[in-house]
Amino acid sequence: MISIKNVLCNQSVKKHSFALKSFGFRFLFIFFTLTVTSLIVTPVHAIFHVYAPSDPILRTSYAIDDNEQKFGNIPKALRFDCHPEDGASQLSCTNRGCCWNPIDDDNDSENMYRLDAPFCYYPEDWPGYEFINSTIKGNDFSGFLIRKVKSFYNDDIPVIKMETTTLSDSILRVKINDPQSPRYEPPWPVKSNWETSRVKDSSPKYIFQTDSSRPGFAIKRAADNNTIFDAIGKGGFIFSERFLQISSLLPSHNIYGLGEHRTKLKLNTNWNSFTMFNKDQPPTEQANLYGSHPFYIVIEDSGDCHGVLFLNSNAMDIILQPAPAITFRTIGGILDFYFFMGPTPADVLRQYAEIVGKPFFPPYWSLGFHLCQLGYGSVSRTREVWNRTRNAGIPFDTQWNDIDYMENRNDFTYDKKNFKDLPQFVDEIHSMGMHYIPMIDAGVAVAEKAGTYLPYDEGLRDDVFVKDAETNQPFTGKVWNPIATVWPDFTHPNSTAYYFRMLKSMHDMFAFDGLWIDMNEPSNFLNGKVNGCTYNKLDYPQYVPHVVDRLLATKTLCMNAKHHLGSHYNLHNTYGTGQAIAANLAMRKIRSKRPFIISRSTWEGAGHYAGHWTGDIYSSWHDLRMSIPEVLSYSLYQVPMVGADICGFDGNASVSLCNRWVQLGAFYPFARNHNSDDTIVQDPVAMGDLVVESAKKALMIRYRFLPYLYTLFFKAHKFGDTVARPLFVEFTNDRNTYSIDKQFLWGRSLMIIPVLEENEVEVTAYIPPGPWYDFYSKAFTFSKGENFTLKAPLDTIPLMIRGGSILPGQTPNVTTTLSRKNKFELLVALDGNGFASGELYWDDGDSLDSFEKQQFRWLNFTVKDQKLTSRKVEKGGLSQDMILGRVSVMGISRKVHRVFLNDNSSIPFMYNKRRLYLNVRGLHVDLKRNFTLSWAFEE
Ligand code: MIG
Repeated sequence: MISIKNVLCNQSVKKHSFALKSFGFRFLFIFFTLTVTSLIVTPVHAIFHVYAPSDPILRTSYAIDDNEQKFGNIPKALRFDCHPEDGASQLSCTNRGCCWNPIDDDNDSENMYRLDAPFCYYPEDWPGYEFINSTIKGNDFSGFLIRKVKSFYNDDIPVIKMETTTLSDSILRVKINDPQSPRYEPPWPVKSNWETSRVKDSSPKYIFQTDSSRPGFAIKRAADNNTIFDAIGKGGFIFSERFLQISSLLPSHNIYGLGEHRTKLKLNTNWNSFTMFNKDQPPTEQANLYGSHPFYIVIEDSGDCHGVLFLNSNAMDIILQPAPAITFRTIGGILDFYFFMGPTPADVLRQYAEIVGKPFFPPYWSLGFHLCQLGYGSVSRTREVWNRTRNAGIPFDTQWNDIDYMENRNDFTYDKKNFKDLPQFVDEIHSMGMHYIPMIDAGVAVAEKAGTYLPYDEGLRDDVFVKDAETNQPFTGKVWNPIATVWPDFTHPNSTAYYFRMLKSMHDMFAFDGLWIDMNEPSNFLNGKVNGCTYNKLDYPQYVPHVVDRLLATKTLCMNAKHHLGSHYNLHNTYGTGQAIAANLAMRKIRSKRPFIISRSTWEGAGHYAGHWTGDIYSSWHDLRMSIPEVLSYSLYQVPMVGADICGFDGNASVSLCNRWVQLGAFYPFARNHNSDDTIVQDPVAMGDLVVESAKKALMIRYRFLPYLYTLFFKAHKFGDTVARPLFVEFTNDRNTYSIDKQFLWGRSLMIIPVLEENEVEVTAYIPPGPWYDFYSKAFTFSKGENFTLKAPLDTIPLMIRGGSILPGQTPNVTTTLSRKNKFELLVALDGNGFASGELYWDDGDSLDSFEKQQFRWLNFTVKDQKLTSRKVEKGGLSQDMILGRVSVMGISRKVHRVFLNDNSSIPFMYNKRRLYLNVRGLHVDLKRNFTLSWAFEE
């Protein structure tokens, strides 16, 4: 590096030359020449333009404190990186027309993501594009911009078009594309529905702004004029062939999302980079992981919330810096933004769900406990673990097998030796009212003898494999199969029929109930092909985002591999979702029941088809703790069916770790214990008595509340509401909740407070303002918004019920099939005014489209003036019985004298004065009819 000396930005700028290359747009050439010439003469004035509070769209509230070091005219926090490649020097920097100013940075070792504040940064108003015309039609803006000077990146697009689409009062799309030759856009999420059904003539909650002389745009919240996105003239706006970049100021530091990454729930804005490029990568900080969700939400200083989706599937870096500001830096596609105006977090997520699709509705059995390990190696071993788990009385619904059930680890087969009686075993599982899920890998075997392995032969015939750009033959790599592997191209029109046929033939052999799709980043044991990838523009683009190993093809396909809808370079991040879609459609057709797919790789909208597990985590306390923000982040992405491998995947779980993990895992929306093959066995029974006791206790509570959990999944499916819910979603006005990610909620009513440290038997938790009840003791707590220390004996996970709630439950049994036969219960937790409410959605739990076919009951419960009332939310005609057997009420401070059912008959009850607890058992109330249950005090 060059010596650390204060190089003034204006000195350096004189050195740079704006060489105009031919843009190939002859009709604009004269215009360009004139514009650029004038810029060459006076290029530096912008640099002296002091960071401008007078700018009409700038707010005064940026968090630049007075002590902030300033170099040149730009505060450190506002430096937008002009040299994201390694090896910046004064020369390489100033050649880009940027400011060079090395700084000694303070060390923040706490922050594992920390980038350095850039030495090389864009001057204020770095010359980029400028509007040549714009029009406004109705609510929508459309304008053309031309490039004024060449950027450092190859093949600037000389003319670009920016247009907005008012999708509703609360959803605005801003799209920037090349109008001459439209560029790649991801095929999913499917847009047809909302493009046509958009709301016209609305009164939007946003104001869209541009500045004719500078690129970018800004969005304000109409209600309070708060600027929520300000990308006008910020950083370096670039729109070139394989480098597109836009930076914006953010209105606060309260930002969430930008997964899949291992981070805390609330993201750190102190110079962090979030690289999105789906990768088979054991979760570690600072790495790109299995999924890509370029979506964030921000809670503004006012407490209002908005969300932004950057719908771009290319490899990208997203940078957060302390201004606070964000940079989107992608290497393909277009700039396509969706703004969701909220104003509550729940509103934002519902609006976002309108665009990416709402989550699939899971079958009821999938809400039970799942068990798996890589390398059982045989049916008898699988059966042994299955049996001992059931014999221990642990609630348990679904047995899984990993790749070892396959023949040669080839998809759509099973090992006829060690898994000879798999079909019978699956039947046996079914006869117990339980379910079975096998794994399917993305890649398909190539090297089996012709005619012996139809998945390859038919795939070849149907032309459904991703192709090698050099040979135009199927792209060949290597995964678990012998010798070599090819990959189905899920953008090919034949692929869904192909996948259906393959899965159907497998289902004809053994009747699996769901699918686990793995290695679908897609993962490859090679970096591309046997000899790597050829030197080509896609595999070696001018800029490579900060992917692990800095090589795009690392453990995946070559970027120039060809899909029906484009290059792997463009489609890579969507691959797993493509597989999930094909698998979902196939399963729907094969079983005529609700599909249940769990996918490792995800992309925007994946939750409409599949759930997700967090991959190859380690059996460590740190991984246990980090599983919570990961699960909560996926809730934001509309993938509510998510969980981490209980007790961890790699490495050996200790008894104390596994004990606490089964307790937390019992409250993951997707609750599965899974383990690698080279570690100690960690199913609950193998772990011994303590873990068995904890598993039973926690899972029995889960099973008791499954009707509540199911209702939450229904509301996720219908509205886009969260299931596992961050506290800030419920308590947005309480800033103390913004960074909480060691505890979380199920819906609005149940707070889960796991123990995350070894040897602890107490846990300190933040209890948001209001009345709360300890689930176990029924003890009442009125919190002013404080920390409380809760008892957490080794076999117990603290749980709090929020005052004002009614949770539907069912007497639990050891499978969901059996639990569903039991009577319902209502657990009422009164608030300070004696009020409570809740909901129950119910149907047969497995049929397709139960809601659409009106085969459901959807009930609302309220308590007011000592009376519980039920009401239908929407009419449905479920024929199955629904009997309420018990109502318990927490928080009745006066002695209950009598209890009445439907206002007439006085019925037996118990009232515990010390616990302020009313318990009415032995009921037999038909929930299909409206009913009331009331209590009276002694006069
Ligand atoms: O190369 O199928 O994340 O859950 O056990 C590893 C074997 C492939 C990765 C999955 C893991 C699974 C394993 N798979």
